[in-house]
Amino acid sequence: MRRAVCPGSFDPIHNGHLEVIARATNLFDEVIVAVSTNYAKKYRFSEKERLEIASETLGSLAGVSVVPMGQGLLAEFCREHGASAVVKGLRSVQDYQYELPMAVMNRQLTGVETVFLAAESSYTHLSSSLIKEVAALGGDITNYVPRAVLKRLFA
Ligand code: COD
Repeated sequence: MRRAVCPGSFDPIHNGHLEVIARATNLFDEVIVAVSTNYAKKYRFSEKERLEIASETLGSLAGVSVVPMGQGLLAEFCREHGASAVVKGLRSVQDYQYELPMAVMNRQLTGVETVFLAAESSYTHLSSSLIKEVAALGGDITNYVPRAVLKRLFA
């Protein structure tokens, strides 16, 4: 059984995340979407909402589960959940520079490997913070986020 973790704050989850998660299911038997929360940080969506949005959106995808990760170590979370890999999307060389030390550290901590998937070209500009800014200023974000996000942003 090959099991991987796709971690993130997902504040909110967007189509770039979803595309990477869907592709991870082609590589692994089980994919755990781990919703991370740093309790010192302010989020637009609460942990409960981020978990609900991810579950509503990914609920029908075979082999995918959505789990809270709290603010513990990702490497420990993977070990506790029997996952041999972390899957992350890479949008740019800046993402790579940011991610590489964490990938090495995570492997040294518990042996968990990190698999990087090249982000889909139509989503390389997407980030949760850009989406929140555009939405707050009245821009149209319907092409970038699932319905579960739109429902909560514009309820
Ligand atoms: N296309 C494809 N992939 C994307 C896109 C996009 N447009 N945008 C983001 N992604 C991917 C990236 O791989 C990113 O890592 C992931 O989606 C999640 O994105 P965010 O923005 O929701 O997540 P972050 O950056 O806030 O979350 C970071 C983690 C929670 C993964 C990280 O902080 C972490 O590992 N925390 C645990 C604490 C820990 O173990 N620290 C020590 C690390 S060595």
